[in-house]
Amino acid sequence: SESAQPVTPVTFPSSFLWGTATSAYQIEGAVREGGRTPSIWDTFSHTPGKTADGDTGDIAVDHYHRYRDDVALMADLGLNAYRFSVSWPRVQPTGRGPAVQVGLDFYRRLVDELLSHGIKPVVTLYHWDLPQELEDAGGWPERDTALRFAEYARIVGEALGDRVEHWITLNEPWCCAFLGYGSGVHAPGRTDHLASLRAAHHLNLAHGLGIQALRSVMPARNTIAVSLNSSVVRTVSQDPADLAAAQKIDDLANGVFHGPMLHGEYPATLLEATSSITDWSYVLDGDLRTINQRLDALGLNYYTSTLVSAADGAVKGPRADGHGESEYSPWPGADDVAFHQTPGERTRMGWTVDPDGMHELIMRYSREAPGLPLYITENGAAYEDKVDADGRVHDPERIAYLHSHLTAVHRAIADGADVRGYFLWSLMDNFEWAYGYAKRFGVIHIDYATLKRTLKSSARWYGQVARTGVLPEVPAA
Ligand code: PNW
Repeated sequence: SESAQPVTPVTFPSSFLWGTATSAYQIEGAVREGGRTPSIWDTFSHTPGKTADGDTGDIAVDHYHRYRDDVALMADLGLNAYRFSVSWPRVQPTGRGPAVQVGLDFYRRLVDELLSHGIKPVVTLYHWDLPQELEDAGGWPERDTALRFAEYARIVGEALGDRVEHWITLNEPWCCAFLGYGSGVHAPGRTDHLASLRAAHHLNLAHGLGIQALRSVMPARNTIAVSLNSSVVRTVSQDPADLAAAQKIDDLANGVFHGPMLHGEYPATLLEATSSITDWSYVLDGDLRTINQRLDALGLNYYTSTLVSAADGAVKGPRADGHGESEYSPWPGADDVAFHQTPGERTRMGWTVDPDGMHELIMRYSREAPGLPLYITENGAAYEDKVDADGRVHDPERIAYLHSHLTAVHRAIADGADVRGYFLWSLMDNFEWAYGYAKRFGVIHIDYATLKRTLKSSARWYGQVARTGVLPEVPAA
């Protein structure tokens, strides 16, 4: 095909953050060390039938013991930022009460190691590993969990706020609420639409209270954001019924979080569409104001787009919405919406490669939150990576995916969006939740028998982009 050669090189701002992202339960292992107690993901992954091959994060990629090697690899690649999450049950084993110093010390050492290599740490407070004791007390559907989160946020802010400038309250509250309590494919595996909407509100509240707690203990120069897996919802036609279906999914995927966080209100269309499930009476006076805290930035996680239409009658059974297999829908009140597979090439997750969706998402949030700096806090792809006879791992498909998505980010910046950084998911292969170790997102390959790390060709390619700030032509596969 004719590829138009760009006239000027595709260059990113010199202050751009080039990083990778990970999360605690997916990489750390060492689940019983230092007084750590089980999180809902320990319980879930140890429950037969919940994860592929019964995989658990017990060992994961042993990052807890190998973090120095992992930071050295990032430094060798020339990356200048790293997004990781703090494990709540490592810091506050029961989800309440005083902090465990051994737990905090691990993150202090990790932060020191990053800083000594010139890598900016970006801390996510909550990437899905709720202390099991808090779930036993009701979990996210209960208000108290949000209050507990605020206390945990204060503890971590106090311990790391002097050296960590960039903070993220929650990662993808959509997954926590609707995969955790709705379709049940994520921990804690509950399937209750009312519970999922209550969870969404209390995650929002946790975000607002968490920001207040962080600001009360941290230097004012630090920035606080949230990472949303906001969806780009496309329709099969402009038919009013299809547009209404898209509105419903947009509210349930995006507006339910950015509504209160950015605008201090839930979308009226969301309240109406869910009225047979909930009266939202757990939204107490003052909550919306608390949730609508000033944000310093917004994190967007993007993998693929969503294609919907109106359904004829109720849709039962598996749905092509790419959110795992469950007979329960993660979309409360949306039985009249049908999900379709976006045409095009797919990754190993079955997710269609749609870089235009990334451009659209960034432009949408530039308009939704004018003046708010944006970060891509996750983007990446799973492919079937094999170690060649020469010991190398060639992953041209991942390079092509990254190239097309970074091109979309660059195009959004050219169109006026204030994107300040990009965090590739993920640094290394890891525990991909319900899919276990079968799905590999890393630019570093893990041999699970030995836990040996091997740079894939995409890691070298991404390192060059990070060091130069220039997107090269994609090499022929
Ligand atoms: C995100 N979905 O997970 C997470 O933030 C990461 O921890 C994860 O490894 C990565 O994306 C790749 O999956 C998601 O079903 C899990 O829509 C599921 C969905 C979206 C994101």
